Amino acid sequence: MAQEIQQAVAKAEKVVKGAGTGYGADAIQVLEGLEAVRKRPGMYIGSTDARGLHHLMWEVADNSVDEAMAGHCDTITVTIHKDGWITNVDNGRGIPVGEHAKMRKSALEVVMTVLHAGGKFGGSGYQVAGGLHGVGVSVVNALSERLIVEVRRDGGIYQQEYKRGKPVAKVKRIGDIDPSDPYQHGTKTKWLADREIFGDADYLFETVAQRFRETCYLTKGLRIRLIDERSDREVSFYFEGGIVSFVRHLNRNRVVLYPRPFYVQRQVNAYNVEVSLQYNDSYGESVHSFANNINTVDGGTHVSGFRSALTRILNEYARKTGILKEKDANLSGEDVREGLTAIISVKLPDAQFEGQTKGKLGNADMAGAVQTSVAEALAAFLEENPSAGKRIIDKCLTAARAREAARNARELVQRKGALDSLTLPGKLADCSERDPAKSELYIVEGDSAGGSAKQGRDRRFQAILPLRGKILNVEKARLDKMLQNNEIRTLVTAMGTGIGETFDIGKLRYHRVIIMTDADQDGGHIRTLLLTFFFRHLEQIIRDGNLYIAQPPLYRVQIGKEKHWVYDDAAKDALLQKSAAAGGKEPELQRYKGLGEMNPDQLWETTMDPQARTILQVTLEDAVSADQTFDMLMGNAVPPRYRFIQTHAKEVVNLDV
Ligand code: 0RA
Repeated sequence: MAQEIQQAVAKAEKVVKGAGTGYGADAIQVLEGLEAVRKRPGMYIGSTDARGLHHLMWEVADNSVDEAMAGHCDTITVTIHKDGWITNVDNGRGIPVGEHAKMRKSALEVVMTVLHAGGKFGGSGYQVAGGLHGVGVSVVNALSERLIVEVRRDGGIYQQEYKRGKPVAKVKRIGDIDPSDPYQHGTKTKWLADREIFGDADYLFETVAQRFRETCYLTKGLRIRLIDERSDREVSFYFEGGIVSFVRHLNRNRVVLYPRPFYVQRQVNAYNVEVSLQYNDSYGESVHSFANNINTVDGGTHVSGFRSALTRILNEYARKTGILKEKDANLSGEDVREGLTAIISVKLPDAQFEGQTKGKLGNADMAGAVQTSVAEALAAFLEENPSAGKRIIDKCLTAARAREAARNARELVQRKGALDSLTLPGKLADCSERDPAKSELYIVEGDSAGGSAKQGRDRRFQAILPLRGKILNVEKARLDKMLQNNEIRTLVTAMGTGIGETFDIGKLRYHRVIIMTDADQDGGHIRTLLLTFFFRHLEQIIRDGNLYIAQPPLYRVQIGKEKHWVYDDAAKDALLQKSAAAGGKEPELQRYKGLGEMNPDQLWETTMDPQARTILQVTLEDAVSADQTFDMLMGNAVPPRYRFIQTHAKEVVNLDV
């Protein structure tokens, strides 16, 4: 933040010098800056839906987190008020309020009203381009109907208010702080996001809590309190152990191979490197990486450095201890990542974020910094914890053998052509369209529903694949086991992508893969199994936005001659109430439990017709929470499962075909 202020002041100074007309010209420039934000908010915060609304929260909180990382702040309190206002309070040094000689206004006003350098444009949306965080709090100000900032420092309380980014008055000292008041310094920002920009998008407690939990794991010793006055909920996050606590948390429902996670923290020149890891007895990998507290979902140089250190050190250790014999091949990268839970967190100046979604760290020197740090510390850890070392290597060896078995199994089925798209499964009713971009695959539970779907579909672009019974619980099975399962093989063959090492998203035969299951418990379970399978083994299909969930209606309500399809209980109650209020005929209510209860025409009309249906796109906005959610889902009953669907599915209405 200090850096940001300097940048902002320097930029504004240039404007003044360049224009040569002093303060007036500068003021105009400032207004133009924030007008640009209001004109094209998407360029600064990605979007103007709920995600963008939350971005405002992250932007303000991140400034406070920076103050905490600099060692000046240990508590942040965020309140979601009933009337749409948000308050963010920190106990940092307080934004400087003194007048800047050349700007002729308070530094506080500069911070709040000058669009900071550092936000990069283009691409798919908001990205952090450098410095320690986002686009600057002036963007939040520009996109708020009203914003009030209050600074405590030097014994005084200073305040300024803005409307849509424009100051209502100068910064004022509005009072003295009682010397006995424990709150002597800090910054309080209170804002009301502009409804003209964000419509009726709303804050989600779970989303905010999840993000703040993550922030606290990544910033040892920081406490964040989140208060939601709408529902009277309150949570407080504080993790003494930082990323070690994070690893323990991710492993909390798993059986770990040894009690204490490995941890290293090193400063390599300007780079700060922190890594923690712990193995568990599952087959999955949950490695999450961060750069300047930003989740790098596509990895990058820090992850490459980590991986090569891990593979090299474990191989060296396995040979040295004689667990791996001379004749044995080296453990592969995949072998050493089975059952691995790890957090890689780096902090650096001028972070370069690359790739289409800017989820990949690009700074080349970081690979070496992480590699050296992890290699040295991990070698020492294994020396000091030989029983942990032995368990880890045994686990890797088992993984290596299983992978060999899987390779053999796959080669066998591939030779038979079972995963080859040239020999499509007999159960698949394919569409006539050959362009994947225009084709849809409905995965349907059960033969009878499959029959209705086949008759009801538009065969030009809709293919139907009925699946029988429950697919295997893939969370608990390796790829080789799964490929023995007929339903899985059929599904992979129909999609055409292959799986595992041979996966190729370019071969996906349908750009919409739609899961259509009954609206009952069994249907929910099958949907969860399928989602888990996609998440663990075909994640790219979700990432690319190709996976959807069909929404069959729950009820048919007939009021006189009018027919209504109703998709949830709230809508049903509303409709019945409306009908009762209007008097007239008693409504007839029919509940649909299964897809099979609808005839083909009804299925088309309610669930499959692109002009009328609603389908939910499955997204993975946050790999960390998705990872946890899947663990939770597989061990739990229905309510948490439902939450997953709600949180990670976004509505897509009336797609054009
Ligand atoms: C620059 C300098 C100083 C504090 C801050 C920025 C600061 C910014 C924010 C934003 C939210 N909370 C914040 N807290 C502090 C301190 C300069 C000094 O007192 O020496």
